[in-house]
Amino acid sequence: MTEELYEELEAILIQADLGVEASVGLVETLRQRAKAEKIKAAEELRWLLKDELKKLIGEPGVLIKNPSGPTVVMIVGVNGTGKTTSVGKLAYHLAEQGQKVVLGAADTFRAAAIEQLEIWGERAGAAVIRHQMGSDPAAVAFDAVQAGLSRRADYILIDTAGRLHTQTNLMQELEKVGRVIGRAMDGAPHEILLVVDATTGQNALNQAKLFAKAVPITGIILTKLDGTAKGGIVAAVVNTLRVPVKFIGIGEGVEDLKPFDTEAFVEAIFDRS
Ligand SMILES: Nc1nc2c(ncn2[C@@H]2O[C@H](COP(=O)(O)OP(=O)(O)O)[C@@H](O)[C@H]2O)c(=O)[nH]1
Ligand SMILES: [Mg+2]
Repeated sequence: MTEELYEELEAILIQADLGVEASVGLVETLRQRAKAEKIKAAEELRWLLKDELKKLIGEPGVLIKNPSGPTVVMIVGVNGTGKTTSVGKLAYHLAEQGQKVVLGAADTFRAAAIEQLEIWGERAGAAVIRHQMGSDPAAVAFDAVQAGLSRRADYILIDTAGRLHTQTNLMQELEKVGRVIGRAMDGAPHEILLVVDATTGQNALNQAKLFAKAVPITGIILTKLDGTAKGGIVAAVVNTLRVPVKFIGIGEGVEDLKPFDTEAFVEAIFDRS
């Protein structure tokens, strides 16, 4: 009876993309706690597991605010994970709170990426600093930070490319963008958010490690959580990179970026299973 429940719980975790190792590990911790605390009731065991999962995922993080000038936020991640959309939604969210936002179109790899960001800039009422397609992304980022400083912006959000001719090129480029932002403003970028697509599964961990080697990631945006009980891979990303999840994406609209809520995230994994 109890054994069946353990197996069922383990299956829920694996289904949620937590990874086999982490899922087995969590259920093992549960077994030990249940034994030590002499717990047998299914409801209590479920509660304990949720508790362990919450501990594993950790507390949500909040967006950093530079107290002495604009806050520069760089957004990185694999192509298609939702970087540009997240920049747009974040710009809207900040503008709603009365913050002045400047956007930097540092994904110069495709013309469509620049146009996409401009549409988001219009929606959010944020100026978009852009160069031509194919130009140096670091130069765009530099100009965006300078424009943000001279316009007294509260936030400067830098969109970046997720694909280049090779992975090495991309990582070198991101490293350079980060370095050049630091030259435009001391202490910047204050925040480097990694966008993780909740539907990617275990591959997201390898991607995260790769980006973390190029730039110091400070937080995670977990996108495409609408309509999936997955996203459990974020537990592995959080524990490997040692950074919190700050926001989630739950759709393609302006309002579809929300602060991360560990409790709600864990409940959803069990609700939808
Ligand atoms: N359902 C859903 N779609 C999203 C979300 N975030 C981004 N997308 C979609 O994913 C696709 C890729 O997004 P984009 O921002 O262009 O990704 P980028 O290549 O990382 O900049 C677009 O069609 C977006 O509308 C989300 O939270 N939920
Ligand atoms: Mg993009």
